[in-house]
Amino acid sequence: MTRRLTIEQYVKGIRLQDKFVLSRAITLIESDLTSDNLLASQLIELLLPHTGKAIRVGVTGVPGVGKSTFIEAFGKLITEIGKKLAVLAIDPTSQRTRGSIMGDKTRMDELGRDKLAFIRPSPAGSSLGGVSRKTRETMLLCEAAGYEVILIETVGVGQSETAVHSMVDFFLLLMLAGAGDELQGIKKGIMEMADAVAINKADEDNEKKAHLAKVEYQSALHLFPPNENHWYSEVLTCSALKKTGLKEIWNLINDYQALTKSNGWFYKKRQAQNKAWMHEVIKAQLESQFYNNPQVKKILKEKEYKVENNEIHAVNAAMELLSIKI
Ligand SMILES: Nc1nc2c(ncn2[C@@H]2O[C@H](COP(=O)(O)OP(=O)(O)OP(=O)(O)O)[C@@H](O)[C@H]2O)c(=O)[nH]1
Ligand SMILES: [Mg+2]
Repeated sequence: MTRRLTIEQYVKGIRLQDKFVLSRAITLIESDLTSDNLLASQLIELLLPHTGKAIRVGVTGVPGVGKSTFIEAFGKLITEIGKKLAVLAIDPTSQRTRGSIMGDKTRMDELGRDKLAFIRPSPAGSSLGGVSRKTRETMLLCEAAGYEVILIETVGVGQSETAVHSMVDFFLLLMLAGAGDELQGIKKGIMEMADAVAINKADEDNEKKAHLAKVEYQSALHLFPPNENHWYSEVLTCSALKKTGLKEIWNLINDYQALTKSNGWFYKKRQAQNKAWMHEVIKAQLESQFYNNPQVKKILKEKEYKVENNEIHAVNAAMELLSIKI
């Protein structure tokens, strides 16, 4: 087997919805080799006209809230209505904690065997910016391969949900009832980003508590200023384990899509996301060029030392370094 396919082979395979070629193209995107990056960018450019048709949904929530279980059950519901589904997982904590991605593999067993589904975890260990860049590109490849729904799982503990929010159409926050009332470490900002909140594990003894939490969160959400898109974030309850309340979430996503497509917000948001993405790449590129410049490398330590010891003003040191031609 050759290490890389030709660009034509990638394009053809993806357009023919070949999962094997799609996987290999994603591996190309995830590669850190400059030559691979070049090929990956050309590939995306060629496939761009075939992207953008999926509904992109982000799913976040604290570890253990049930994201993977939810995605497996919700995913089955989507494929049962005949839609092709791609699941991408961003987990910046997987290296440090208990390797949720390995766990996901076992928990998404059924979905993994589903012909209409494609599951791809993000590589562990990449920097956050890298993960989000690669996830975006992976999402575009999946769209070009005909996937109609993209679910992106991310752990709600840090910046990763902001990154995911910047690449999806609909952002779903999973929460638990009564697990330490003060929003379980979920920052207010994340709640504000959510287009819907689902109280998961609304089953057995927990059902009543979940309904109470729903009312509580609904009133908390009402304190936020109304959205520009005229969408009112909803709170629902569900059980990923018992597979209840899932259809309602799917219906809600469809309602959201219908509303925001009719008022134009859907397209405006995607335009803004693309523009922000470009600026993100520019900033990342400038920063990397700057810090990798041999002259900068040579004098950076010395400047740091002088700034630490108040020998030079931090701003002047920065300006001096920035005056080096990169
Ligand atoms: N009772 C009940 N348990 C659930 C439900 N959903 C998930 N669980 C359980 O909660 C535990 C954690 O579920 P996961 O799906 O792994 O949670 P996660 O949010 O993906 O966790 P991380 O990937 O580690 O962040 C598992 O033991 C699940 O079986 C639910 O709706 N009801
Ligand atoms: Mg998980």
